[in-house]
Amino acid sequence: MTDCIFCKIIAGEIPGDIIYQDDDVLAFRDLNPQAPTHALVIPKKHISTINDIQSDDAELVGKMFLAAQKIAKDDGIAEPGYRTVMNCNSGAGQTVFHIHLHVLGGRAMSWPPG
Ligand code: DGP
Repeated sequence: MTDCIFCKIIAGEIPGDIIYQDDDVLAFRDLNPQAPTHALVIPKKHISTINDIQSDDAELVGKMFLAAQKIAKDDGIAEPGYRTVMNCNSGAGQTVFHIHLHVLGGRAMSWPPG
């Protein structure tokens, strides 16, 4: 997608603090971190929202969680604990319409989220 900021990070057209990538997914540090670890895991394929995920994408979405798990291990937050969040549509706070899994950790988390 030409006007998608995350597609531009995938293409290398705008910089990103990339911490993991493979053929299918890319992960980078969030520009506006909400915790000591705040990474975003995205599919290299453009999918706008959770509502647009198709059955064929099931493995891809699973790979996003495997990347999140690796980031958590690498950042030393796997055992203390971390949170993954994917917002869907503006009512839930989605501002970038290319699905992304937030990986947050390194501080205590409260529940429910706001
Ligand atoms: P959400 O509100 O769930 O759509 O989260 C979007 C996140 O994306 C938000 O935490 C800030 C982050 N973000 C937006 N633009 C950029 C960018 O250009 N680079 C990086 N690294 N993060 C961005």
